Amino acid sequence: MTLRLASAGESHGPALVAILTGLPAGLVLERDAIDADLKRRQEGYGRSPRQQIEQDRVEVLAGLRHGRTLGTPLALVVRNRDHENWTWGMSPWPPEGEPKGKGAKPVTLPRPGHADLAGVQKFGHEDVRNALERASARHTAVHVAAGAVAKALLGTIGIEVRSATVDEAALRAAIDEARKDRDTVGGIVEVRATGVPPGLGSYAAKEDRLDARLAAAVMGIQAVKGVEIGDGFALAALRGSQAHDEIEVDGRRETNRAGGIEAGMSNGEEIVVRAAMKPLPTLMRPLRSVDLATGEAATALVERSDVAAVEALAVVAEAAVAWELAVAAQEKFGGDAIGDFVAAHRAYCERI
Ligand code: EPS
Repeated sequence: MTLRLASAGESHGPALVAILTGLPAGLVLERDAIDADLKRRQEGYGRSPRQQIEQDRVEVLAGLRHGRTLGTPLALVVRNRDHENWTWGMSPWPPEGEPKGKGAKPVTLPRPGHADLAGVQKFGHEDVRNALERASARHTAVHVAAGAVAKALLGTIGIEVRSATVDEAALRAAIDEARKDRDTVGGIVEVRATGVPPGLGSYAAKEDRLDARLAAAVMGIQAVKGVEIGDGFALAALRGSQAHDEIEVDGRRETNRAGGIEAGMSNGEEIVVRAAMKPLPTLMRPLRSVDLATGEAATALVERSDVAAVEALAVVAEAAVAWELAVAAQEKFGGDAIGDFVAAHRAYCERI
């Protein structure tokens, strides 16, 4: 069975939800491990006061019994505590009574760099909020919960995924400066996966390629504008003799410029994925825009936001990479029961 993930949820709606299908039965999940990743996502330097309102915790509605997966769809929920301030504005049903609380007034000032303008044009919305709510990075919370489930699956075959921001000290200094200037910053994060056997993904078709799948998954995260695998863009400036990782007699490599992937397949080395995040588009000193209600020149929407979410991106990208590796591992080793999955991995490793 293919591992699949569907999610739903608006930033200030009642909750974020994810349904994971195709997980083998008998996988042990630990609530604390999932909640620890949710907490890591919230902790980054430069986050908005929203993170003091939220205390993300996973709830499981289906697919788990006594801490073990049932092999049936796993339903995860992360509630938005802030929703209580938006009960009128984000009511799923026509709200009762006079408009009150946050989100009651329509947003008509699209922010350059956010989903606002193209979102209302595409879907025919009049209130920009109808576009920005789902486009918000808030829903990455439930993807991090799904990533923690993926890490549990990968852990059964010795694969570990972790992440970090690139140049943390410089990033924090840049965040402090930007906050003073009422501006925002982006940054670069790196995800590494160890213990990945050779042969996840395939060169057989472009959609099978592991690098293409990882790049799509990471590029699919809000505000990501660039993804590279291994030495990525820097390889373009090298000669072939300098760029490739020579093969030792045991099949291992001394260098890893390929970032653990050759021809769309893992090659047994550490997988290294980097992502570049643009500066966040909600600015306290807003850029030029148009008021969609009047057609007049205006400045963009100003609302509570983060100065940076780069440290959060590291955790979110880690979850995205973990999920894609879990999909590729499940595709390769299969099995309805976790023991089948582990045994298939062991037999494969013995063969190669
Ligand atoms: C976001 C805007 C901010 C961020 C949010 C993403 O939300 P708010 O307007 O409620 O302060 O804090 O991220 C989260 C809430 C989160 O949990 O990551 C946006 O416009 O993308």
